[in-house]
Amino acid sequence: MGPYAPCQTGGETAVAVSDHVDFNTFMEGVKKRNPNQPEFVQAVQEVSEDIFDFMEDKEQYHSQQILRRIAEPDRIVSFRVCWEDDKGNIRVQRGWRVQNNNSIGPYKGGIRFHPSVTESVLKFLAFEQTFKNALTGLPMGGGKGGSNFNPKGKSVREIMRFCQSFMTELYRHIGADIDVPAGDIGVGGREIGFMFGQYKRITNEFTGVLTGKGLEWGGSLIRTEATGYGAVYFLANMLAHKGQDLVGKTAVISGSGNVATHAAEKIVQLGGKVLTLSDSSGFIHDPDGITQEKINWVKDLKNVRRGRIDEYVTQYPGASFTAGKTPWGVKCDVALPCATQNELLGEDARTLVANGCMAVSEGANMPTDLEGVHIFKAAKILYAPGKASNAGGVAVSGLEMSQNSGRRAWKEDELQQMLKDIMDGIHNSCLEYGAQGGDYIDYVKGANIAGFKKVADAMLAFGVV
Ligand code: NDP
Ligand code: 2IT
Repeated sequence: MGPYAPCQTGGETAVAVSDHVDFNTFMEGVKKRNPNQPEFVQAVQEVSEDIFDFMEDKEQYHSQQILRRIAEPDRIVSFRVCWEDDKGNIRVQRGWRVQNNNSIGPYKGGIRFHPSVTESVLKFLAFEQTFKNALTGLPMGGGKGGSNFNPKGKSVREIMRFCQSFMTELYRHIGADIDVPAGDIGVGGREIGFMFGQYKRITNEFTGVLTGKGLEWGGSLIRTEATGYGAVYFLANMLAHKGQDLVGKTAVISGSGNVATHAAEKIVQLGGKVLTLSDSSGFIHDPDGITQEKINWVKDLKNVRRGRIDEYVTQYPGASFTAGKTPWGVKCDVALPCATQNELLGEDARTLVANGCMAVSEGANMPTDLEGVHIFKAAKILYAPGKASNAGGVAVSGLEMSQNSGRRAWKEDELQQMLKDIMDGIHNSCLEYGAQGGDYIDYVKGANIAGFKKVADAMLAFGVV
């Protein structure tokens, strides 16, 4: 007997006893292994509710513990980010990169800078990203990173110093074929520029290690617009499947950042009327409709002047501002939550349904809480989960990666068409796995199963790794 023999005995039994757990036992295990991580547990539960049904008669997924493995990140890197503010104070923040799963391609997903960032938030985002990226049909695994750094009220030079310090640690964990971060809340073109500059300075390499880059230095046309536009293309696809379109429809949108303003823009282009936008201080309601000119004003307010959404009512006095509230009480035909997670709760879902809202397309990640998801499903309205409807952003990031490796740049109309094709493809995958009989499509189920199946089948090919 060799020295390792005792460890080998009992291995087979260990696999056999953990085989074929039911949904409740599985979720108890997830809760136990991830204490104080409610967002992560919520995301795993939302996916698992559908996957357990799907796996029922698929022995291999059970015996190979596929879902259990996807719900355990490949690795989490946590690090100190030290920087000096304009007054000379030393500030210390925490940074993370969660590399969830790279079975179908390099880890890929955004970086978020917001005081609410925790390991739980980044784990839920990296988990969701794994399925979302699979749905795009492009070869990208799932990851997410960020920091509890609050960019609000910081000078541009403070933000630059923070981004440089963040990248001084992150650079050793990423790479064009390893892990390719991008933007998310609090991280736009400016921050990607500071991080890319620092990466290039440290490694002396100009590669597609980040997406969302400026057009002059390796970025892709329509990346900035892609998430919001994609969420509206997906909404239009759901409506078209019911023989309807957006012309004359009223839309309630939350958020006023990248995703919200571009979703608003595309709604207007397709003939709809946008009634609301919001930020963390409250929402504005403009009964006359938020036109392209008004959207441009909001973009300037948020991106250049870094102001607050309540300033809208000074500029456009026909509108009203409601402090401390989300916009879901405003009667509408369609709703697009485009701000953050758990911003649309069960009672909001009930209000939307009671007010006749026929479709919800999530621009944000997990904006609807579990109770809200169940209410939308029970009401059988058209409801697209973020992993399907907001995938346009990461899809064009994938196209940016292709352009970077091919050392070329595609034209705008080519990219617009590719984005539309990808959103159509995701819609078709949802139809394939989410059709429920009658004419009801469960888009949550469709997206969860289609995303899971692709990653799971790759994992089966790799064996136990
Ligand atoms: P931005 O930073 O550009 O805008 C975020 C918006 O949401 C702001 O209006 C912000 O208000 C509001 N917001 C942020 N946190 C909160 C909060 N805790 N409570 C209320 N409002 C909040 O981010 P994005 O537009 O890029 O991202 C919005 C959502 O879309 C996120 O869920 C993100 O994960 C998701 N997403 C983004 C993609 C992208 O390509 N950018 C791709 C796919 C999904 P305030 O200014 O007051 O903070
Ligand atoms: O949530 C998301 O999909 C993003 N923030 C975009 C990720 C990316 O890599 O473009």
